[in-house]
Order: sequence, then structure tokens, then C-alpha cells
Amino acid sequence: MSETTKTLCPYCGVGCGLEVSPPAQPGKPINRDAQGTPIWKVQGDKSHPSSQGMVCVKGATIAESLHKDRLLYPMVRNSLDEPFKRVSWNEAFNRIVDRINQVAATQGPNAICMYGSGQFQTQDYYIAQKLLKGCLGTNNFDANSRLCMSSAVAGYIQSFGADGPPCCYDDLELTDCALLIGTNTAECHPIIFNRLRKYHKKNPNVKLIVVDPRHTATAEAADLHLAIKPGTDIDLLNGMAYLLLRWGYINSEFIDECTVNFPAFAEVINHYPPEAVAQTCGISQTDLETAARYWGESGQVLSLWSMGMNQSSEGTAKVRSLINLHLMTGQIGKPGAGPFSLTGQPNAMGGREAGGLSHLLPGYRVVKNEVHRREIEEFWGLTPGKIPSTPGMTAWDMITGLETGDVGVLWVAATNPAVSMPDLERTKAALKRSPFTIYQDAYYPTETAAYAHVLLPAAQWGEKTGTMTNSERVVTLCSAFKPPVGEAKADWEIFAEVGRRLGFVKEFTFSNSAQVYAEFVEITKGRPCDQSGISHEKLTEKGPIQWPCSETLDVTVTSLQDSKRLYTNGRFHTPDGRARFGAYHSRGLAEPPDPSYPFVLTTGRLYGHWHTQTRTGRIPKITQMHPEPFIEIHPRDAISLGMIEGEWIEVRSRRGKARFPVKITKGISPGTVFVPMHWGALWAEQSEANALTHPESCPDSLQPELKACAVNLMPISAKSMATEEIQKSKVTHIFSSPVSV
Ligand SMILES: Nc1nc2c(c(=O)[nH]1)N[C@H]1C(S)=C(S)[C@@H](COP(=O)(O)OP(=O)(O)OC[C@H]3O[C@@H](n4cnc5c(=O)[nH]c(N)nc54)[C@H](O)[C@@H]3O)O[C@H]1N2
Ligand SMILES: Nc1nc2c(c(=O)[nH]1)N[C@H]1C(S)=C(S)[C@@H](COP(=O)(O)OP(=O)(O)OC[C@H]3O[C@@H](n4cnc5c(=O)[nH]c(N)nc54)[C@H](O)[C@@H]3O)O[C@H]1N2
Ligand code: SF4
Ligand SMILES: [Mo]
Repeated sequence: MSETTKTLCPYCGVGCGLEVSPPAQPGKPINRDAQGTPIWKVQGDKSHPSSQGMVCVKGATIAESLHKDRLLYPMVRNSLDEPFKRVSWNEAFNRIVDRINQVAATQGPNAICMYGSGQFQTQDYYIAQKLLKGCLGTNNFDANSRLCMSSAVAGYIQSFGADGPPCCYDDLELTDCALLIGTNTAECHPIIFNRLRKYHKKNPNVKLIVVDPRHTATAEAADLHLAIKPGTDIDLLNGMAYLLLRWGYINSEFIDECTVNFPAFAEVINHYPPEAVAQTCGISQTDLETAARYWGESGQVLSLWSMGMNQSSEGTAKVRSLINLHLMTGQIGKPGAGPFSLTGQPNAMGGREAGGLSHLLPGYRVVKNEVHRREIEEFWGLTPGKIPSTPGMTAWDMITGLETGDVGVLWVAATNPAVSMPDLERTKAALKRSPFTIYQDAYYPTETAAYAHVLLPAAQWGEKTGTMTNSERVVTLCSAFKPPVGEAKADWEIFAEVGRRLGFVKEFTFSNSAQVYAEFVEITKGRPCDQSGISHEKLTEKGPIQWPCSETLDVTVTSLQDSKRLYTNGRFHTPDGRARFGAYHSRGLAEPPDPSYPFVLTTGRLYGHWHTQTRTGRIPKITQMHPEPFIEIHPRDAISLGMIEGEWIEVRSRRGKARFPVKITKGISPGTVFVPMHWGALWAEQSEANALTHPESCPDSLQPELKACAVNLMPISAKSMATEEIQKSKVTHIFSSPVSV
């Protein structure tokens, strides 16, 4: 192939368009990485509506990771202390099918579970739902989106009657006031941030408010940074609502005609006067009032949020409290306004559309709704009642299910739970007890491979064709531009083959991903996420398409305009068409600091790295940018602990411990410390953020509070460091059993 292929960046939910061309181009030197290996050339796609040609360092360097440390063949072993041995696909499939049949017969289908990922393409997601929820009859499919987007999903559903961010990226350049809460957009959604930043610089009257306990690169650009104490978002939002109501900045007409439950909300916010709120949040009353005034005085208000809101034991309540501000001021359904959840992974949105969480079904349907279950059963040709009426296991339920023996088969794909799950000591102990774990990944080694009985090589970005939906509901076709490495296969093909071998031949007759997508869009017909007017063919012909896009709409510029924003007519997806105010008091952190564990630990991301480093850890430009883990500590706390810059410190929580070199910065509030989530056991010894975190979750979204736990800090003396010979470099101890290939 010598032509340029248009595709999508496989990292974050901004969903930047990329153009990829082969290493060798006529008349040009061969494109090579720093080691001299020929690599595919990647650049921004100027014609992509979401990114307009821009890319960040992750997208720009993605090609450097494609050939390194790939998992090439299926491998198996009978127990975790044996080495893996290479087998044929046929043998691997037989083992899986035998085990699934055996477990289904002895323990029942609910002992089988799959833990998938927002890095699946929509086709992978859809086939996995059909296999688990349809053919096997268990709702035990959950994804890492449980740790990521599930509070946003629950918040949207409860407030608006359906999931789906109502805004679009053009709103970034049409707003008068942007409130960025619990999001380090500059590092985690850089191209969204670039668009907003450019516009803000050009228009000094536009207000930018950032709410984050840390002074991040995002906060640096703000007109107003509210460095609230972790877990006090609801206090802040209710406090702003209190002032907006007192100062008369409300839209009574919108409240009367388009919403319900305002009185209950008004009663709750009555308890959030500015003096008390400022005190609870640890900010000045003037700053709180300024935030409320910016919001109240602006014609159009846009809010953006991500993990500082979602990853909380009151995540859904946080999201709904933010939506309340939009509802009381009528800031939704118009250009430059609305509550905009920034999606983390490239296709967490597609996952939500395909029903990729254990309480969802395809087409924005929910397991608990009998009509929805019947629709899906009919569509898939199942006997009525085949889909269980209760949600399946969440990601954390699968861990506890391993502990109790309720899980007989654990199938993990495109996620690395031995790094990214909370309470890692417990997670790893549970994974060790698993009777049968299938792990389907693109790379080897990864931390989770150490807990697998069967390893399946997955084709990754560039090696398979499918679709992904970004944060603004734009669907992009991600076309393959090279063959898979080794014997790797696309995730959906692996799921479909297992389905056929289990006897579901007619359910999985697809011969390519376009056919899978064609079946999937049928199921979205008439639903809020209607994509029945989209196909691989149309995406190839017209480029990316935003939903809703029904088959009756011709994909013209006009129809694209129509789908830009949801709820423009003030009607919502609830039975009465009205949005719902949520009335929530703040409950604070699940594990507040106390004298034994006096600091709040928060965790998050760095600009260059992607999650557990399976790709970015193998790209020199990025590892040079972020060479090692660290802990951020305020100078005041460092002095009281007697710490100096670069010294190692041991961090302990009730569940585990980790160690990090100290980075002293005023960018973090006293009493709070921050560590990045990116270093698992393969990349640094004992610097795992999740050794410390807890699994306490939001009661509505079941999303764990990965953003806060209580810790204490203990300087490690130079002497004990020397005796323990801490290695900062890459370690491979968890792979003590060699691979035999
Ligand atoms: N570079 C990079 N970009 C990424 C990713 C990556 O791995 N690397 N991952 C992608 C994914 S999957 C996701 S989910 C997104 C995440 O994107 P973000 O949510 O922007 O990233 P985080 O760093 O996890 O957390 C954001 C901020 O929440 C703040 N925070 C902590 N506690 C609280 C609180 O109680 N209240 C408030 N208001 N803020 C709080 C933290 O200080 C942090 O700065 O990024 C996506 N983009
Ligand atoms: N402490 C703390 N923990 C967190 C978070 C936090 O903020 N703090 N954030 C949480 C959030 S929001 C998220 S999204 C998770 C992310 O956590 P993970 O999902 O565990 O992180 P990744 O490193 O992205 O793992 C993706 C895996 O998929 C593989 N892969 C890539 N492409 C493909 C493919 O096409 N097919 C297959 N089969 N495999 C593929 C990669 O090699 C990699 O191993 O972490 C969560 N954990
Ligand atoms: S902003 Fe996100 S989607 Fe865009 S290039 Fe960077 S990582 Fe990729
Ligand atoms: Mo995420």
C-alpha cells in the first residue's frame, strides 16, 4: 500500500483525525524512528471536523509503538506458575470453548464474564454483547468505562432520560464562559483545550473557570482557578446555585416549561450559603462569588468535566449537581452552552451506544427495562426471557466474584486491570485465584498477562477496520493500513469465532466489520443514538458523521448541522419530555483523612503517557518527557516531613503501600498529594498508584472513587534505600516464568 489512509487517533476521546502513510514514499527518504526502524508516517487530518488537522504528542508518535513487544501468537498454560507455550488458534479456541461449556453446565452462564474496554471499536463491543448477553444469556459484560464514564452515563440518564453529551466542539468557540471542573483538559484532551485556549486568548471577555485541587496546566490558563478540597464539588456547585438563585440569574421560563423537581433542588441549595461553602471547599468567598457571577452574567455557559467528577463515591450526584446549574439558567440546547462530559477513551462513546456496560443493552437501552430486553431478544432471534432482567457483574464485582468462586471464566480484553483497578493487592490476589483467565491484548508483556491462562494476540489500531465515536458524537471509520502482526486477529473476529464454535453459527455469519456495523446500526433505529443512516460506505465517501443520523436523513451538510446539539427544542428523553433536577447534599469523600492517614491522595494523568504505558512506555520521546513516577507535595508539608526534592518517600494507605521520589510544588494544596497512574509493576518497582486506592463506589454508577483515598507519608532513609536496592529502571520480576515459543 502506498496511499495515505484516513483514520482516527486511538488514544483519547477527543478523536483527532489522522492521515497515515507508508514509511517509503516516492522521492523521499524512508521515515524512521530514533532507532532507525522504518515507521509509518502520521499527521493530522485537516479535513476531520473535530480536530481540523491538530494532533498532540501521543497521536503524533503512535506509529513508533506498533512493532514493539507485540503479542504474536496464542499461548496457553495450565497454571500460573508454568511457562506459556505457543499453540495454534484452533487449540486456543478449543480450550476456551470447552471451558465455557463446562462452566455454563456446572456453574451456569453467570459464572462467565468479560471485562472489555473503551479502546474496542464499536464492532468489537457489539459482537461481545451479542455473545455474552444474547447467546450465553449473561449480562456479565463490563468495561473499563466503569472506572471512567459510568457516572457521566448515570447523570445524563437520570437528568435527561438518556445518555449522550448534548454539546459539540464548535461550542468551545461560541461560549461566553467555560467552567472546567475535575478535568485537566490541557494534558488529557489537548486538542479540545487548544481550541478553547485560542478562542479565549482572542476574546478576553470570555471567562475560563477551572475547578481542580491542583494547579494544573489547565488551571494555569484560567481567569479563575478554584483549588477546592478533593470531594467538595457538590458544595461548590450547590453554593453557586444558591447565589444564582439569590441574585436572580435564573431562567424561570425554562424551569417551568422544560424541567421538574426544581422545588426540591431549591430546598437543598438553601443549605449552601457562601460563607459555609467557601469554608468547606477551602476557597475564598470572593472567588466563589466571582464564579457564580461569571456564570450568571454570561449569555452562553459551557461546562466540561471528566474524572475529577466521575471517579467519586458521589460521582452521579456531582454530575447531576453540575447539570442542575445548566437547567436553572437554561444553559443547554443552544450554541456555546451545555454540560459536556469529555470522554476518556477513543471509543467509550461507541461502547455506550453498543450497550457495553453490565446494566446496558445496545442502542442506549437498559437491562432493567422489559421493553428494551424484548426488543433486543427479538432482534437477535432469542427466546423471550433469555436476557436476564438484572444487571450483570461490574468490573469490581468480577474481582469479588473471583474471591468467592462465583467466576469460572474471566475474559479480559483491551484493558490492563493488574495496573488500573483499585486496591491492587486485593485485585492481584483475586486474579491469582482465577480458575481460568483469557487475556486478549496487543502487547506482551503487560502486567495482566502474568495472571492469564490463555493469551490471545489482538490486532490493534491500523491492523483492523471499524468505527469509533468521539466525545462530540462524531463517528469516524478507522481503516486498517497494514496487516496484523504475527497471527493477531481483530477482537470481534475472535468473539465471533468462539460464538460459532459454541454453536451459534447463524448469529455470527459476518465476514467483515462493515457487516457487523450494518447490523448494529439497525438496532439503533429510532433510539437517541440513531445511526441507521451511517455505514462504512458512507463514512468512506463523506468522512466522519455525527449522530443522531437516521436513515431518512440524507448525509448532507444540513443534516450534520441538525445533529450538532441535542435538546435544542427543550424536550428531553424522559416520558414527560422534561429534564429532572437532582437534589443532592454533599457527602464528601468515602475515606476522609484522619490522624492515622492525614493526607488525601489523588491520582491522574500526564500529558505524554497513556494509561499503563503499553504503547507510550515504548516511545523514547515520551519516556524522556516523563522518565519516572513521582509524588507532588506542597512545600509546607515537605518541610513538616523534613523532605527535600527528589528524596524517596513511602506512601501508605489502609490497603497497601508504594514509594515515589518527591516533587515539591505549590501547585498542590497542603494536605493533598498527587501521583500519576501510569506506572505499573513492569515500569517501576513499587510505585503503583492503585496499591493505595480503594474500591468504594458511587451507589448509582458503581464507579469507584479512584480520585481520593487517605494516606500517610514516611520518608525513606538513604540507608534503607541502599539496602533495598530500589531499581528505578524497568523491571521484569513478575515474569519470572519465561515464555517458551
Ligand atoms: N495524556 C493522557 N490523556 C488522556 C489519558 C491518558 O492516559 N493520558 N486518558 C484518557 C482517559 S481514559 C481519561 S478518563 C481522561 C481523563 O482526563 P482527566 O479527568 O482530565 O484526567 P485526570 O488526570 O485523571 O483527572 C483530572 C483532574 O481531576 C482532579 N481532581 C481530583 N480530585 C478532584 C475533586 O474532588 N474535584 C475536582 N473538581 N477535581 C479533582 C485532579 O487533580 C486532576 O487534575 O483522559 C484521557 N486522555
Ligand atoms: N488510580 C487511578 N486508576 C485509574 C484511573 C485513575 O485516574 N487513577 N483511571 C481509570 C480510567 S478512567 C481508565 S479508562 C483506566 C484505563 O486503564 P486500562 O484500560 O487498564 O489501561 P490501558 O493501558 O489503556 O490498557 C489498554 C490495553 O489494551 C491493549 N490494546 C490496545 N489496543 C488494543 C486492541 O485493539 N485490542 C486489544 N485486545 N487490546 C488492545 C493495550 O496494549 C493495553 O494493554 O484506568 C482506570 N484506573
Ligand atoms: S488529543 Fe487525543 S485524540 Fe487527539 S492526538 Fe492527542 S491523544 Fe490523540
Ligand atoms: Mo478513562
